[in-house]
Amino acid sequence: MMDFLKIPENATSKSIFEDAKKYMPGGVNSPVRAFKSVGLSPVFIESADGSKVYDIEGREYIDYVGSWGPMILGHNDPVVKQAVFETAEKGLSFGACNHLEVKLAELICDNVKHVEMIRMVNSGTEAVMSCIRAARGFTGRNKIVKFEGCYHGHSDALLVKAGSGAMTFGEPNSGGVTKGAVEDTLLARYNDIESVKKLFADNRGEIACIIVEPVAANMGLVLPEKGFLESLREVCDENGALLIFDEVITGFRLGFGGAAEYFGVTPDLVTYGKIIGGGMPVGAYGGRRDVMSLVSPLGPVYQAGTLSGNPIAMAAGITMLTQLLNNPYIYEELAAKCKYFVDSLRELTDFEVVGIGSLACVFHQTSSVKNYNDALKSDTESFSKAFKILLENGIYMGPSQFESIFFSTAITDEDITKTIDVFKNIFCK
Ligand code: HOZ
Repeated sequence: MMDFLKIPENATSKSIFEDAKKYMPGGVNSPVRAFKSVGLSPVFIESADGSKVYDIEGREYIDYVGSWGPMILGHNDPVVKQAVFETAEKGLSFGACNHLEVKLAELICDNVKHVEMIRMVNSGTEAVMSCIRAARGFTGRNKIVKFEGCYHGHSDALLVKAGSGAMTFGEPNSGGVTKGAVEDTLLARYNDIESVKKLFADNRGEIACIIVEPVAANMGLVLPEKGFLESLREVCDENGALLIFDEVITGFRLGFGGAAEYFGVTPDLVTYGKIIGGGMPVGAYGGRRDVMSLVSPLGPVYQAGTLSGNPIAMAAGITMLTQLLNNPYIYEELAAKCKYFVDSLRELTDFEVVGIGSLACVFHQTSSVKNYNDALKSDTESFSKAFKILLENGIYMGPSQFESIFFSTAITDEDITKTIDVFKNIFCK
């Protein structure tokens, strides 16, 4: 092994974090993972395999984060790994066309009905930012509707009442974002179609698109109420606006066709994230051919990137998605595991336990959660205490009340039973 790869002797997560803080803001490259909101110092992960992650001190954890979604087949999937190794042998990045990007695009367009054309980018943030540009270019309109508590990455226009880390740290509107950057962002309440209709009535002919997480998975986990997504579709159609589903979390997770297929509602455009790169840094946006045909160099909507369509990331994505496509029973298996977890927890606690497909959340409150304001009523102190006990018992979940729990096929019934036993202790205290 190359020397620099070795863990420094006697290093602990705490000692490395102290170093990290000297060189990186908050010691991290993404805020939630600093564990700040749960009052702890983060664990540094050294390796992962199957359902487990291992920290640099050799502790094992059952992993319910799964790199925030993409590790749906568990860590170190042998097929994905082999594809990465074989592709890396041929070079790491070309900044030029390669046949793997065409294969991945074809795989998605041939199997997801509402994606006629797709553009690969490098992250969900990039996908959303570019997708909104395409929607604005197509409609010739400036305004966009987003929902309080939905998180669409960290581009300026979307950091308004944003979920995920922004919500976790009480900074839903980010510093450094100018008034000008957000003046065209209109806010609606999740699951409240009247709030959407009012925005359209007040801004007639000016709204380019609605962007929504069809299942809101960045304010905890909030499910769309019956008819909500259908109504968004109708409002868009009536007003000549486009409907964008942000499927960075739900895409290829609720089913191969994501939430759109799960709920039977067709968006005009869709954004994807890390799962289409098998965990490598990839994102994509796609949808209607007439809209995507405006993207450069075919049309005037500019968007570019040297790393876009990176061959290694494409190879990982192809092998990941091919496995999901060829083994549709995977989704049933995942849903069954998640249901077992959710049902068991509901027997243990009056807290609101939410689940759909392979996503779950335990809101530390007893009321049902339909939107951002409801989610904010959760007892984050209670969450932090539970998080600490889970971690001490070898269970790794997102370190924030406002993130979701992710299941992978690698998580065994035994893993879940162990997890439930720990929850039993937490709720009986
Ligand atoms: N805010 C991200 C989850 N919704 C966390 C990203 C990370 O820390 O890797």
